[in-house]
Amino acid sequence: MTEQTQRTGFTPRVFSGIQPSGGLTLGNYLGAIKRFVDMQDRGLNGQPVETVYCMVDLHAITAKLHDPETLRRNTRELCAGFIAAGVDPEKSVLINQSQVPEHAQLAWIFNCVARMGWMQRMTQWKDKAGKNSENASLGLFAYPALMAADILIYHATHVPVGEDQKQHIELTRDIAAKFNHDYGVDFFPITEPVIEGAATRVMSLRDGTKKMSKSDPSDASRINMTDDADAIAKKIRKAKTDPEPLPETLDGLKDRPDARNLVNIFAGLSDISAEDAIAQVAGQQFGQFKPMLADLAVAKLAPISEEMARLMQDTAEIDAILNRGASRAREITAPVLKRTYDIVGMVG
Ligand code: AQP
Repeated sequence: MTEQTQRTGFTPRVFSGIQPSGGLTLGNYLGAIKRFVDMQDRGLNGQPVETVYCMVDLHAITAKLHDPETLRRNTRELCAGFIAAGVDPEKSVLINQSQVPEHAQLAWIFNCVARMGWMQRMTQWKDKAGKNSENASLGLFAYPALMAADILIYHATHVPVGEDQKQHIELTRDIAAKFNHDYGVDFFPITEPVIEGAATRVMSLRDGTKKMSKSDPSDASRINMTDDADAIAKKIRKAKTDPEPLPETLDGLKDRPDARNLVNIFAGLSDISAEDAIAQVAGQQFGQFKPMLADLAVAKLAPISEEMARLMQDTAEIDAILNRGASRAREITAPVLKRTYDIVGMVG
């Protein structure tokens, strides 16, 4: 815990979310869900901690129009993915964002706290809006303020994320600090990102300089959590690499992003550091390393995808889990929103 969270005395609480904007990828699994499960089961710095995990469906509609049935299916499938990977709805609060209205209500307050200049500097906004920003939705621009609300409506002190989300957590801290300063309170915690492990940025299998992403047009660029064993093995076999054998140390991978990515994936799936991973595979040719990596990926991911498929046969049970999660969540969020409105000066 940092000085700041200690000073303000907030009880540690973990929050994180994933967009149901498509199928889950290996990047979401290694960068996020696997670490959600670790925090749920092992706590934070050895101490038990309350964990809240969220399907952020309101975020999923910011970038493009989704067919309503596809969005509903993606949300339920994401919930199945969380549970299949080890998030236990009895231990963690597991929710769908739109079912807990306080997220969007607090986001409005934060829209009035955040400054246009802050939002314009967000690299995800620049990447996703691209040259066509005049045509991007207002929701895409305001995405980080809603994300700040997702986190701060729980007074979450720690957020496990992949590296790509670091800037958004910094903005969350800025919004909390400005709110506290403007109203002369010490109400919102200054949240810390938790970016740990060998696979905080899993890259595309077709281009080691680009993040593996659900919305990449090339399916070969990613491993989907619903891919079967054959598809996983084929994608790893065809992953872009170079003709050199694997070096003795990570330094030797400095200018080899595709090879480095596969070593990071190997480390993430094996639960070891990238240093230990390279020590294990040093000197191997890709003809030897890739089949070994494919076997490991299938062994780790196939049970999750089978369990996801089983859970998806009973969507009523998934909906019941999300309804229970929303009720539990609102015990936390309703008082935080009420107090925020009091601070701001709303009557009621
Ligand atoms: N490639 C990745 N490596 C490590 N972590 C990743 N995350 C996503 N991709 C990787 C982490 O997963 C969490 C949820 O991300 P998200 O789905 O809400 O948004 P995203 O980062 O925009 O993911 P995608 O796959 O790229 O989605 P689309 O294509 O819809 O934009 C976050 O913690 C993220 O860091």
